[in-house]
Amino acid sequence: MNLNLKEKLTDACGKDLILCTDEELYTGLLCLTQSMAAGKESKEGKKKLYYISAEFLIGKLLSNNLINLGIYDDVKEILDSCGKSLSKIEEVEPEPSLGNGGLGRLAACFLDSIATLGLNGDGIGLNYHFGLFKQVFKDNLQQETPNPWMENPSWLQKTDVSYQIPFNGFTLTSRLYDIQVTGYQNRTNKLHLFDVESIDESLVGEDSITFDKQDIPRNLTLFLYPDDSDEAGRQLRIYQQYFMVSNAARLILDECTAKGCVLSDLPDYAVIQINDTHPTMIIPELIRLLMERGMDMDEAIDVVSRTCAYTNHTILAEALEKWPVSYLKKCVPQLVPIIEVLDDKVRRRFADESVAIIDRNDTVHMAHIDIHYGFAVNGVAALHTEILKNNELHNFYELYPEKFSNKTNGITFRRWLLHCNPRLSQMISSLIGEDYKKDAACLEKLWNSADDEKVLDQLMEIKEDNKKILADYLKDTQNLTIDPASVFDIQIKRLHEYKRQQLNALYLIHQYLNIKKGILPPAPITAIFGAKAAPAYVIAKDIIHLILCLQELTASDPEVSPWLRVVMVENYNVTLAEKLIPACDISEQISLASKEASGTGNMKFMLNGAVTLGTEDGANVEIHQLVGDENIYVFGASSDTVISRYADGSYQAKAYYEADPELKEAVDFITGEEMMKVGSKEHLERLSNELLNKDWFMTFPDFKEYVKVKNQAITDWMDRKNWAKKMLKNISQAGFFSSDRTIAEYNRDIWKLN
Ligand code: 26V
Repeated sequence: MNLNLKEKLTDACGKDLILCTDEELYTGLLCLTQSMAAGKESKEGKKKLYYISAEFLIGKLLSNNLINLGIYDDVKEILDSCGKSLSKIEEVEPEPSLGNGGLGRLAACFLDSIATLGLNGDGIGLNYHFGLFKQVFKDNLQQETPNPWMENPSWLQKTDVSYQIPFNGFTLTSRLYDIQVTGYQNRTNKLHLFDVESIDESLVGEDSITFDKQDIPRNLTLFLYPDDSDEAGRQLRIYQQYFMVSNAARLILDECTAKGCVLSDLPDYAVIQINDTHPTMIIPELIRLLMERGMDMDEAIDVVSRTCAYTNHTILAEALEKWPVSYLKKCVPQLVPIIEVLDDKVRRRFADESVAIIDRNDTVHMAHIDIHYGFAVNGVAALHTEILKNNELHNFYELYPEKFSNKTNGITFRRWLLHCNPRLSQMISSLIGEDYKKDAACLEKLWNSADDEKVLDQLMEIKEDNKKILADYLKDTQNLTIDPASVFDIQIKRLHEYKRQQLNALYLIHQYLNIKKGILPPAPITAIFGAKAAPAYVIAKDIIHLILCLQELTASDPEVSPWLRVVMVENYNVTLAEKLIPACDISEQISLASKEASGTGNMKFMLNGAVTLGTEDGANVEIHQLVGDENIYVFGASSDTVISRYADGSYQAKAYYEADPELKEAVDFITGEEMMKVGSKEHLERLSNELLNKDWFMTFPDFKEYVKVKNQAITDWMDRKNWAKKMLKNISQAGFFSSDRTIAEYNRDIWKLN
């Protein structure tokens, strides 16, 4: 045992470990970790990356930090010897919910890889006191409550950095808090989270996420993306974004000048990665601050354009940010003349109206600012980047082909393998050694064991154990009953129509009806969902209602429940993902082709030995190429077909409904007698009408093939040895999706840090 470490931990806890509660041990470990991480802060190089993002979905930090500092096993042994359990101590830590989903989680994986690769780079964002809402289910409906996550002590460290941020008619004082980001066996970087000194948590009640949206000084950092269904909510988003980027710009200029940078040399000292358009206002704000410091405008524009790079994370029109000039004039008038000049310069160079910054309706297209006034634009998976170049951003690609590149997303293997699936990672280590933890491509060596029965057996055993652990956990924490002997089919991601949880639900209704007719599935099925819907997204909430009603129906029907269980976990978050993913057999990645920019859950599942059931969308395309036809289940219309269906407006949901009796039966069930017994007429009818009259994300055309391919996957799962081989193939090919690879590519092509 590491006695030195035990002594340090005892010191940090202030008493004998045996006498400590789990809360005291958590606090002691937090303090110990922080002091060890501080020792790894490296001297800064000349050029530094600033990764600016409105979201960093970091998840719990304790175990991850212990792993990255290389003391996880020692700490576990010390605690075991005192009769304490590290996993119980983990439960004490609250999970910060500083992100919506993929975009925020990607930012967190990137911070881990930046530190692990020893790169000089920090994250900058906002410190939302209540994060995203906490989801609770009542009467088969989602309700939203606040998620207070900041405690004392916490991972946040107060700094003495503070700025005066000007708005229209008032000024806010900011305060910077830092979270240390420890790389795996490497340096410590920082996540800088800005807060407003005048914040007032008492604006928020205990059970509701409503608050006074007008009171900016007291509300600015209460929530992540407050409801943008009304004008006040949308303007609060502008205040948040400006507050974030103005602080970021000041910090960057201060750090660079402290290193001796002359402002005209800024691009030699700083590179700013703009994570989607939420931080786009940093471009006009930096120009403004450089001018305040005496630079002329043309030079300021040139300097900023050589410093900023932009990542696009979606092609969904409704998600591409556009702000009315009138809102900007009201909230941040100082930026308006600068944005007007930026627009004017574009208009002088290009006649094409579609690339203008301010359109004819006086609306500012944020992505257009990034593309004209940044030096790099990237998509997040091969297919996504091609769609950007050929369709969504085609006119920009014609102007600046050299700016565009692809950077396929990745995930950190430290959290998504070593931490969440310790038995699998031990098995891998025993087969191929430890190198894969830092050099993920090594995983390919696993395939040498493809015909080793013992290895395949062990792989299946680990999966079975993980399924049992999940079943126990869901029973204890959410009172959900699932059978570990059934096939676990999992769809966990934000609730959005384009991700098509409703298609999965239609399949489950079809299965339910078959079981009632005596036609049984190839194996008992447990369908697991996890998803939050945006509070104002009506149809998404109706889909959650549908799934929760199916949960009630399948659980309460003794004819059905031995064969089919539908469950939706409450308050899906990073912590739950870490438990669900290692237990998954079939990974549902069924977005409408062309709509999911990349997906990163798909990569996490693959790495943990689940087999993908998916459309040719986002990074699924690359997964398919890597594992081959035998080791993935692909279905559905291609992105080309989808894009042309949208272009010619030819899609008619009703025609598919009339032509396919099985589909018709499943859709009719939504508003049928059984559902009305457990659900609400209003929600179910609205959803059914939406599908029949619109089905904007084209679930009906893909239904038949989805049913067929999914049944095939479940049948194949019964053939255990063959399935284990598919699992092994997936794991052995997952190395490409390490975020270490992604970050190395960003650095090679965009950041060029020394
Ligand atoms: C935002 C919004 C906001 C308004 C309502 C509809 C809507 C729909 C989608 C979005 C997504 C915003 C950007 C985003 O989160 N993109 C995700 O980024 C991940 C990391 O690159 C990627 O894996 C996901 O495919 C992509 O959806």
